Amino acid sequence: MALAANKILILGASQSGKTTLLKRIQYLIDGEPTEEERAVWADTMRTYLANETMTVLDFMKKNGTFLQYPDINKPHIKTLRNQPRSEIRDVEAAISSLWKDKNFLRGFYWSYRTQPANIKQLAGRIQHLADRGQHRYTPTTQDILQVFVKTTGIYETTMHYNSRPFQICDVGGNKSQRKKWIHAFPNTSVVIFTADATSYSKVLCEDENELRVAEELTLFESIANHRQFTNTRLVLILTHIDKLDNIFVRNPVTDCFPDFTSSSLPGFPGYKEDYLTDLENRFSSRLPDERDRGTFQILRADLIHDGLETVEDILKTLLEDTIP
Ligand SMILES: Nc1nc2c(ncn2[C@@H]2O[C@H](COP(=O)(O)OP(=O)(O)O)[C@@H](O)[C@H]2O)c(=O)[nH]1
Ligand SMILES: [Mg+2]
Repeated sequence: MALAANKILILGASQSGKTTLLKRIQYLIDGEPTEEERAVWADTMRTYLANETMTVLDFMKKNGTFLQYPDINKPHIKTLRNQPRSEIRDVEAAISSLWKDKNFLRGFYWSYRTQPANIKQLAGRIQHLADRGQHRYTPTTQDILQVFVKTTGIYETTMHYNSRPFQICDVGGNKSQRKKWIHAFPNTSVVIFTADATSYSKVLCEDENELRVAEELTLFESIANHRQFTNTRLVLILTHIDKLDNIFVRNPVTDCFPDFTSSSLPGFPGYKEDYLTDLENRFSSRLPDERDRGTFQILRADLIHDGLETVEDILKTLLEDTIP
């Protein structure tokens, strides 16, 4: 079975970037989404934003905070609640109006710790078009990459790079999904573990009392120590690198890792470098002593904005040694 020797398995906690990495590899190989696919993504993105906007409103309600303009926004909230029966134009107007409300934005920042990345950027895209009266919105590839769609089960596909076939496997990262992972383990040639570099500032959706980074480190340790992977190449990809500078300002690293030190201040390049090195050491320290360090590698990625060449370099790294 030639294919079985070329299997890339992507593991990692929920929202760490597994599916985004798969999408980027898919677009690199098969080309970017077609017009028809973009039209479907436009619907997915509107529904996603409508739901995330409602989540912020629910958070505000639970915490007893009010919108700056409750009367203006009342019909907009009704529109979002009636999704998907509401008119597209009304949904876009509702998103546009709510994301302009100062108190809504405060609620958004307060609820930040539980949210997926990029919601504000996507809301900004809809807002921009709605304010110009342009509907029939067509998402760009970057917009599509920024939408979070929860993966369930195991998704396995075969692709070709330079005419050579390889299998790539994406899994649902939620705690409840992980017992299914074992079915995807056999014949893996390289395990990718994606970890969100900003997760020190976030909590799990499944359990708001648990820091995402703690969960990612534990999960990484269990994968790195799994008996089926003792001789399997392991590549850790730290994602969401683009988000760090903004996050450092609002969320000091020492709140999560009191022993972290840097000679630079948050917002300066030295701080980011020190933080990433520190994080990499925290992951590496979870490797079993007996693992040959030559079979372990760490990459850093901004899966939304990195250029095609970078994605191709990542793919080549993953396929090294796995192509006969
Ligand atoms: N800004 C930014 N967003 C990312 C990056 N990687 C993933 N995301 C976003 O993070 C969210 C979760 O990513 P996804 O790939 O679905 O995570 P999965 O649950 O591990 O499959 C999505 O909204 C992605 O757009 C990254 O490097 N930078
Ligand atoms: Mg996924």
